[in-house]
Amino acid sequence: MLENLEKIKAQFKEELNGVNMKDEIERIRVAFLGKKGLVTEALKDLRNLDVEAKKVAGQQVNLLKDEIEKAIVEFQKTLEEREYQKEIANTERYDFSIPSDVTVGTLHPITIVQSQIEDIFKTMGFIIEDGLEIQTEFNNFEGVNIPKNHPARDMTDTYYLENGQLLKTHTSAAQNTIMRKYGAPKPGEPLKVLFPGRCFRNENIDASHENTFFQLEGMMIGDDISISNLIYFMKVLLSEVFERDVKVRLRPGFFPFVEPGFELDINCAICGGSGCPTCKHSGWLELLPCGMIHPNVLRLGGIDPDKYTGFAFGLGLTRLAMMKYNIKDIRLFNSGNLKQLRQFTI
Ligand code: FA5
Repeated sequence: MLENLEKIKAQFKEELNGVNMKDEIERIRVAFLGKKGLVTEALKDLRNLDVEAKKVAGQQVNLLKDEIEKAIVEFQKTLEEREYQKEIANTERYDFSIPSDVTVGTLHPITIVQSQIEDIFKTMGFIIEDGLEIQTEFNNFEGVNIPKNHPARDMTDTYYLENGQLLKTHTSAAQNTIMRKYGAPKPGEPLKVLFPGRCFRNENIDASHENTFFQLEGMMIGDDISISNLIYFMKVLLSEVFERDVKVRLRPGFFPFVEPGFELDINCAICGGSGCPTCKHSGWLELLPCGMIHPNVLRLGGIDPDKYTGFAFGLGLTRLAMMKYNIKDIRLFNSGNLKQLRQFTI
């Protein structure tokens, strides 16, 4: 009898060692302590023993029963702890008592000015389009009346990709695609589009020239669009952005894609017009070239220049942000200097 109890004990230990899941413990409990379990059967077998042997063996069987019950409870706890540890190891944990040094991000000054202008133009019925940064040579040059070998290409040298495409030098690169997308406007419903974007040029960098900068272009095409419309929209744009009177000058300007073309310069906000490195000591900063869209450009865009006219402007958005916020050096914008960049608010 006692030998049998030792065997049961050894078997129990072996089976318990092989258990990995809580559910398996119940099976073992039944196998040893259940109605027909090994320990229960051993208890029943006591009846066949004489009184003395029954006393000794009875004690041993009960001890074994207690031992197995305790071992099962303990093992169950161990398994539960193991499963809990596994679960928390796979979960993201937060300690809310640790002081946080995370600061809230702010909008980049260029983004602030861009959305402000977009809002102004949206209220005047303009659609916002998103021009590509990588463009075809056609869209950037031929499509806006700058054929191969035209001197204007030298002034806007850029970065070419191996597949012949290039990083666009101006937002005007989207003009052709936009004209083709919307087609000729219906009578009395001019096409009004605004398309901001990042531009790239192989540039001698200084206080007002970057190799990567933003422009914001606008275009209005219809059956009755004139220079007065152009001047009206430019005035609205500047007065809304600056919320104060700004001195501007309009002078003739040459761009192959407009005829006539103008340069709208702004009185340098940094020096008040007396001359400084930002305005190259001229007192003025080129900001808003514009003009009436050249008939060739309309034709290339699939719009009949005998029926339609239009204006376009190419605002130097980065420079506008400089003037609005009195930023002396354009290099701040791409500097990643958060201490300075996060000071700007809407
Ligand atoms: C153009 O890029 C024409 N596509 C603009 C245009 C559109 C004219 C539609 C007529 C009709 P321009 O090269 O002058 O023009 O650039 C326009 C503006 O972009 C400049 O007035 C200036 O404010 C800004 N700009 C040009 N080059 C740089 C540069 N390297 N860094 C910062 N801003 C620049």
